[in-house]
Amino acid sequence: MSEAGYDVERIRQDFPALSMLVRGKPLVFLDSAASAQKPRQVIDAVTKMYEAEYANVHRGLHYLSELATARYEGAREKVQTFINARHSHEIIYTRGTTDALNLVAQSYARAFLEEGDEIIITTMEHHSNIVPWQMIRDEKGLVLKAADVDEEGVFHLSSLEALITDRTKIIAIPHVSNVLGTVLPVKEIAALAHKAGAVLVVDGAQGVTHMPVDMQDLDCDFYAFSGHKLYGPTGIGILYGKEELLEKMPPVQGGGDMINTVTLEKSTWADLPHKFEAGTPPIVQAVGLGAAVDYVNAIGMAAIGAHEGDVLTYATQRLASVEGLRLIGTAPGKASVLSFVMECAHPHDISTIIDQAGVAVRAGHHCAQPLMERYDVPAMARASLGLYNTRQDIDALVDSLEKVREIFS
Ligand code: C6P
Repeated sequence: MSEAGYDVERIRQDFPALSMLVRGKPLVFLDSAASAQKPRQVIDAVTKMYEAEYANVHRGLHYLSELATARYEGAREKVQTFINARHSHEIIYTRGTTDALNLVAQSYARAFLEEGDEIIITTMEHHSNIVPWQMIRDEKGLVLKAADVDEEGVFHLSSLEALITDRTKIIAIPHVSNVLGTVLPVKEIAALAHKAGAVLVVDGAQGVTHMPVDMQDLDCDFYAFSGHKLYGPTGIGILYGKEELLEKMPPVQGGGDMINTVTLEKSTWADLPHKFEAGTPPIVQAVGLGAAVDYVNAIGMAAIGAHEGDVLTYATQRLASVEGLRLIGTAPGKASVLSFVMECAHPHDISTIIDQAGVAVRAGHHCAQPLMERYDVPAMARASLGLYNTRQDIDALVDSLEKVREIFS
């Protein structure tokens, strides 16, 4: 046990992948920000669904279809409770964070922004919170601006405030930067956005995985995240949106399940949330996400955050002892990612070499090219933590980085 009651060794036993050998060495998985490993409980829920509870949803009046529909809609209610949304119909199933952010751009921005209106993002964005806004900017003649972070990765509200004008209609920010780990003050930014008459879109891909989130408390207008980073399946994500906004937004995709009536002349839309869920949805993935929510709830998001915080503090100290290593992103209160460069080796070489010791980190631009430019590096290596990581994982990382130094010097 580490902190009071957090039995990380017990938790690790839930994850089959964590007992693998990789290149003859025990796997040290430090790449959960890219995608997290899955616990047995999620794998079993998915298998059970395929084996004994599977049919299409919302369509059949037979036993299996009713059961599958109950499981699918039940998972939506689990997500609603998990993020404390006011209504379950504020929870829209998407393919992931990227899909959710594109939905806001293609529906909300396309319908309600006019030429000359402004969207503000930050230099820390993942590409999925940049490119959808650029696409709609180019189409509609909008203006896209970015608020910067400082050298340490600290985000100052003043940098955002300075960009707000009476044309600001959307502010889109990450909850947590996938490169710097910086946690943004969502609640304060929501207040700023609303004061300016804008809506706040939060890319929560790296937020919801590390801390409790409460939509009613944060008061953001949209919050997007992916199931696969939250120990659930791929192919499923969530767009939370406030009811009054979702109600007035047009659908982006047409097809089955999103309609109320169809004639050859015209169609009318289904109520929320189905208006945004055209076609056969990712049924099993949604149920798997529900199981993942049950799983993290049973441990507790606050406990997960505290455990990861302990490992993060330890990792920050240990990495500081590696000669020639520069940690990028040291904002106070940051969450579970450690991006770094080494004088002696390119991040791709670092990742390839430490992989020989079974240590998995990500190397590259982390889908955040503007941030690489901001820090004037072509790429970074990144170790990212999940609820199952330990101080021993960090020791293995540091030992393998010492090998990198030996090889290159
Ligand atoms: N970041 C990483 O290694 P999707 O691919 O749609 O599930 O999530 C996209 C996304 C959006 N925002 C943030 C802050 C993210 O971190 C990610 C995914 C992974 O950092 C894969 S690129």
